[in-house]
Amino acid sequence: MEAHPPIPHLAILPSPGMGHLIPLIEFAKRLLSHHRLTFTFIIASDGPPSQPQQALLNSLPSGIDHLFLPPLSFDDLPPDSKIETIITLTISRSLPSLRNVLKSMVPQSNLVGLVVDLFGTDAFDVAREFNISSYIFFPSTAMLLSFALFLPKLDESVVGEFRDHPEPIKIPGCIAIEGKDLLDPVQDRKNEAYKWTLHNAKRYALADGIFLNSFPELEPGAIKYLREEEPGKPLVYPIGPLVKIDADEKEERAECLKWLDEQPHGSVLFVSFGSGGTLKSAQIDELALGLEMSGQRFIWVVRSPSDKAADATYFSVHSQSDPLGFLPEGFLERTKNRGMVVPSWAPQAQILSHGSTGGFLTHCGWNSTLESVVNGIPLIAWPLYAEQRMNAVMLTEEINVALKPKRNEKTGIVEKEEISKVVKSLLEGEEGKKLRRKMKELKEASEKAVGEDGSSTKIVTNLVNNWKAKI
Ligand code: UPG
Repeated sequence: MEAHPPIPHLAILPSPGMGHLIPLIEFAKRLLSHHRLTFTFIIASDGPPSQPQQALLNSLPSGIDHLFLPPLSFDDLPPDSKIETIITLTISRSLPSLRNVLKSMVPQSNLVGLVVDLFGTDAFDVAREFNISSYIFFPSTAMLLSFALFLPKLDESVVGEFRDHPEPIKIPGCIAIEGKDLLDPVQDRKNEAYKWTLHNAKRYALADGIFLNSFPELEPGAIKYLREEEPGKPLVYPIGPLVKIDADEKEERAECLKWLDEQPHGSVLFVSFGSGGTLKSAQIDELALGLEMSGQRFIWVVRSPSDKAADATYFSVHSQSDPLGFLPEGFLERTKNRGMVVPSWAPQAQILSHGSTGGFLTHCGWNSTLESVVNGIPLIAWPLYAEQRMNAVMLTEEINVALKPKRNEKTGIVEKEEISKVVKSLLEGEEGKKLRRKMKELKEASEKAVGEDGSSTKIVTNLVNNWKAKI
C-alpha cells in the first residue's frame, strides 16, 4: 500500500473579535479543502465565547479543531482601557497557557507554524522556543499594513500628535491620509493603546511571513510597495480575498433572507456596522428617519445605542437591551412594507450575495468591505472606529466604490436629509451606477485572484509546498 505523505498542521491564535476570527477561519477552510492541511484554533479570552463566536466554532469541519485557553482577568486595568490594549493583553497574558498547549501539540502533530493576527506578535517568542515558524494573518488592508511598517519611523520623526500634523501623512504606496483619519489607537500617543500598537508594529518584521487579506487589483500601490524586498521588511503574501461565503445548511433560512426573496433585483440597501459598531441614540433616530425619507427598501441590523464608545459591543456582539425599543415612534409600522429591522446580528454574507441587495451602508470593516467586493455591491461609507476612517478614504477617494455622507460639523450627526440623498443616489442615481460598474470590475478581479491560476492561489500553493518540504 502507498503511504500517505505527512500533512502539515498549523496552530492559529486569533485575537478577540469576530472581525479577526472569521477571516482566519476562512483561511483555514481554504487550506483544508485545497491542500488538506489541518489546524488547531487556540482561543484566548476573558470569559465564555459570544453566541455567534460559539456557533462559528461549532460549525468547523473535521480537520479544524479548537480549544479554549483558561479565561483571563483584566480586573487590574483602568476601566477606560481601549480595546487595542485589552486585545493585545489577551494575547500576552495567554502566553504561559499557549506554551503548555504547544508543548503537548509538538510531539504529536506535524506542526509547521503558529499564525497570529495583527495584535498577536508577543506569541512569536513562544513559537521560537519550539522552533516553529511564526506568521501573521493580517485581516485588514495593505494600506494599514504599510502604515504599521512605517509607524516606527513616523514615531521617531513626528513630534506631537499625528492629528495636528500640518500635512497629510504619506504612507508608502498609498493615498495621503490626514492625521485625524488615521486609526484610533494612534490618535493619542500618550495612551497605552498607542504603545501597544507601536509594540506590535515593531515586531511585524520578526514574522516569517505576513498573509494579507487583499489582492493587487484592489490595492495596487500598497501591495507593490509591500512586495518589494528590502532589508528589515517582512515577506508579505497577498492571499485574499478570503471571505465568509458558505451558508450553514443545518440552520433554518433566516426571515430576512426570505423577505429578500420577495424584493426586486438590486433594490435593497443593507445597513450594518459590523460585529461591534454602535451609534449614539440621536444618530439612530436620524438614520431611521433618513432611511424612511429615502423611500428605498432596506435591511438594518440594529444595536442598542451607545452614547459613549462606537465600539461598545466589540467583545460581546449583542446589545444589552432590546435594540428595537430605541427606534423612533411609529418607524417600524410606517416602513413595514419596504424595510426590515434585525436586532444585533444578521447573516451578512448571505444578505450581500442575495440578488435583491443593491447597496451596503457599512462601517468599512475590512471583512464587510471584501464581502461587498466579491458580490459587486457598491457602498455608503460610515466609518466608526479602529482603522475604518482610513478604509473609508481609500474606498471613496482612491478606489471610487463608495459614497460618504457628510456630518453636521457642529453636532457630528449625519442628518436625515443627507442620509436620504446619499441612499437614493446609491440605489437609483447616476453616481450609484458608476460605483456599481467599478465594483463589478473588482468582483471579476477578485474571482480571478482566488481562481485556479490566480495570484492568491499561486502564493498559497507555494507556501504549502514549502511547509510540506519541511516535514
Ligand atoms: N457579521 C455578520 N452579521 C452581522 C455583523 C457582522 O455576519 O450582523 C460578520 C460580517 O459578515 C463580517 C464580520 O462579521 O464577516 C465583521 O467583520 P468586519 O466588517 O471586518 O467588522 P468588525 O467586526 O468591526 O472588524 C474589526 C474592526 C475593523 C477591521 C476588522 C479586520 O472593527 O475595523 O477592519 O476587524 O481587522
